[in-house]
Amino acid sequence: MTTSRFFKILGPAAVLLFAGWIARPMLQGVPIQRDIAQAQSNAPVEATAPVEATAPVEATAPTRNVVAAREVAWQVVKSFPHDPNAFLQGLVWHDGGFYESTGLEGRSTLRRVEFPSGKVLRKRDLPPDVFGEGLALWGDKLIQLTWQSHVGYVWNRRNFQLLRRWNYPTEGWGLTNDDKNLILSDGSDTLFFLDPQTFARVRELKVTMNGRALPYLNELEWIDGEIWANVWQTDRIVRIDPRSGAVRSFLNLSGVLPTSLRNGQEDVLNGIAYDEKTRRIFVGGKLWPRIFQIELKEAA
Ligand SMILES: [Ca+2]
Repeated sequence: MTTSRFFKILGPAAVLLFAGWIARPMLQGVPIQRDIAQAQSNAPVEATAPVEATAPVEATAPTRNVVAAREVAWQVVKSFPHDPNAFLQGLVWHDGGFYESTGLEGRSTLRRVEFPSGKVLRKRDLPPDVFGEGLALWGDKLIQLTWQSHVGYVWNRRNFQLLRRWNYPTEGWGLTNDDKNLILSDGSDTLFFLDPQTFARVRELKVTMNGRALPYLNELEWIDGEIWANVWQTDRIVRIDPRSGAVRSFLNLSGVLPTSLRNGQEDVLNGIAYDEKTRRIFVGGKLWPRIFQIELKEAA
């Protein structure tokens, strides 16, 4: 082999070897750079994983289930006469008229009220030492609460005969029902679901608005799968999800009783009734001279 032939053969190999030697750090750098890239791409994952496991979870866990309650607009459709001496505590629609429970000691009653005249067709006085509160209809029985006497009354709705009394440990504020249970409020943020025959507690529901406990739940009405509740000392009616207890939306009814109809004796908004057949919603108040039919300005 001649020298020239030796270099002709080895030359390209040497060039390749030389090139390989030059490129070695770069080639070695590829996996290094890949590791760095992976490390960089992993970095945020590794950095956020414990963050997600700690602070953000604690920060978001309460808010994850929060339903922001939105205000729903309403308007008065009609209004109807109402006894201004009735301290309205429970309002129920049935068969073309209202049943009412009224409060104040010595003035508490159960009433059948004609619609739309507001004429009291039948009235039963409660004992003078009790304060009438929530009212619900279960079959042919009217079930009426008292405020602090821990006694409820079961009436025959047709003739107002007393069928029985029952006792409960809390105060009595509002009462309504779904298709299985009575639902009782006691002025706290808890609603109690009761067996309508035995009055045993079936379950409790904590009510929240924007993630916070909402106390002072008063008169109640079951309307199309929601629990509507007056909130004592406010002009608000809240609409409660009966599964979660969250207030989904609310109505601000300040101004529903116009100044021209006020004589200064009126107490707060209280009283909700629903005519399921015609989907009419009625609201009233304590010692208010009118009952108002309202409708929402948007679909439920
Ligand atoms: Ca009611």
